[in-house]
Amino acid sequence: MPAVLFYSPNDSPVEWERQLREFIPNLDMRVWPDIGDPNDIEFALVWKLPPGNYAKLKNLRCICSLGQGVDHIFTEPNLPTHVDIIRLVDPWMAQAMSEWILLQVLRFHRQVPEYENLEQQCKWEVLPPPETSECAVGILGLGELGRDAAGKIATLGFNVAGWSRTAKIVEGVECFHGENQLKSFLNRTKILCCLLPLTPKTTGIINSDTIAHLPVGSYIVNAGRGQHVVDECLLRAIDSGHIAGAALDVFNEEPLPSEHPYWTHPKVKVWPHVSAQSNADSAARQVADAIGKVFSGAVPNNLVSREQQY
Ligand code: NDP
Ligand code: OXD
Repeated sequence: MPAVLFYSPNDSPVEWERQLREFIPNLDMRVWPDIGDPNDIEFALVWKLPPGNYAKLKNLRCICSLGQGVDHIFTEPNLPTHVDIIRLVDPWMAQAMSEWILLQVLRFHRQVPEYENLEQQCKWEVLPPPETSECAVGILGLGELGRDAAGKIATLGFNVAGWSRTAKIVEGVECFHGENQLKSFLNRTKILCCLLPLTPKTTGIINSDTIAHLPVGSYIVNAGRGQHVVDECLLRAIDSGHIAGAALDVFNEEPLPSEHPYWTHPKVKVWPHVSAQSNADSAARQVADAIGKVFSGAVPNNLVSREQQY
């Protein structure tokens, strides 16, 4: 049987091998860098494999991202052109992400920063109650994660819209698409949540121009990738009062350097890239299925478009 290469700084190879063997008992999994003969490898299960290594795997047929995002694969300068690229599409992760997005939306909507501030001053003060149906939540990206989050937030009675590349219909969600509709989408959004993939077209999408189209007092929530946000623009917009606060799970540099202003900014909440973690328990079945398909010459599920890079 051909071999599977495993590499991830975040995920346990022991746990993944154990879970994959439930479906493929004779799995030959090689953990980078101890991979033996590189010609044995036909399937790579990876998260941020150090650059320059895919080209050494002459018989590689498929690269599977150990996450839902694949930007770490497209940063490879010598990405072999003939291999399939696939990714996790895991409902467990969608549930986790929706919970995290909902947590941030509710935190801003229910004035948690304001009440925590009052509490710290031992002040008993009542703020005007927020009106859920008037709270306009906007989700950038209506894919596997964005659709789930948008639907769940809409169920609670929020006024939800989403923005995607191509036109979409999502129940209870006003759908915008394409660059031409981005401005209208931003204009109506009070809590902007980014669940886009990182591609050349989405890099830096949260910048001074796009922020300027959000109403004054809006919030920004980012669980896509740090590179979606131009940090200086966001900090400037918060300090000017245009943006009332931000909750960030992903950063241009991870781990976020200890001297970064986000850490200590009173209006920014920092999370260590944990909103939806990959989970061998829930995702091993689909990865095993993909390995089986690739080894038998069939096309695996969850193929990524090389053209779109997501
Ligand atoms: P999908 O590929 O399923 O969805 C991507 C969505 O973004 C689609 O709706 C797509 O539009 C839209 N999109 C892509 N490019 C553009 C563009 N140029 N303009 C407008 N819309 C665009 O991705 P997932 O939902 O599975 O995941 C999204 C991202 O979330 C991942 O790529 C990853 O970066 C991040 N993520 C973060 C995690 C974390 O823990 N922080 C965990 C998991 C993922 P269309 O529908 O028209 O194709
Ligand atoms: C992912 C992530 O893309 O965890 O899955 O960021």
